[in-house]
Amino acid sequence: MAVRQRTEIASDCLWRTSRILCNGLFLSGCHSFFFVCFLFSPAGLKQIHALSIQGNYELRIDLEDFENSTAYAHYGTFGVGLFSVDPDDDGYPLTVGDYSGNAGDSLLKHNGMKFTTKDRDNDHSENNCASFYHGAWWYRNCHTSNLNGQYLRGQHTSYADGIEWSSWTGWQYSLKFSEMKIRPTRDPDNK
Ligand SMILES: [Ca+2]
Repeated sequence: MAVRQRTEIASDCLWRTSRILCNGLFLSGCHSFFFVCFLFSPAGLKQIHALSIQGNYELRIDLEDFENSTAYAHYGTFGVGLFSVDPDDDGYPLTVGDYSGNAGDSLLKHNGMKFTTKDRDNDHSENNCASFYHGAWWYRNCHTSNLNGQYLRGQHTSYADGIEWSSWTGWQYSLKFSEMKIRPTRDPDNK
């Protein structure tokens, strides 16, 4: 069973509140790629943490612009709070690595960062990156990607506050579609 949730929905529910569980679904033991809208709430992050410490997980991000061009980024390593004694208190730091794809690696600089929301500032900026860029993300100071940003429909004059993946479309192009999916990494001895 696969669960998919599109950026339009994820971004909207996230922006309204970072504390709601977007779709209430959590599929323990699911071995298909599935997207995690609910990742971007504390309850969702807690669940993703619980999942990602069970084994090795990989992440795939699919993107589409308004000219119907698509790109993807794949990370062979993914987890949140993998090394945290108390992941909630620790801010669910992101672990990503082993990039491949054609969208460019716009998560590299977010590796190791904690999740910041408007009401929980864990970033390295003197401001709150989530408030400043209208999203919620593993902000550093602040971002090279902002997939929970505003749905601004392509080119926009404001800076970096849309659904951005900078290595593909820069900081002033809000993507039509984005999707994040995780699944357990296949056992290399059991292909
Ligand atoms: Ca800050």
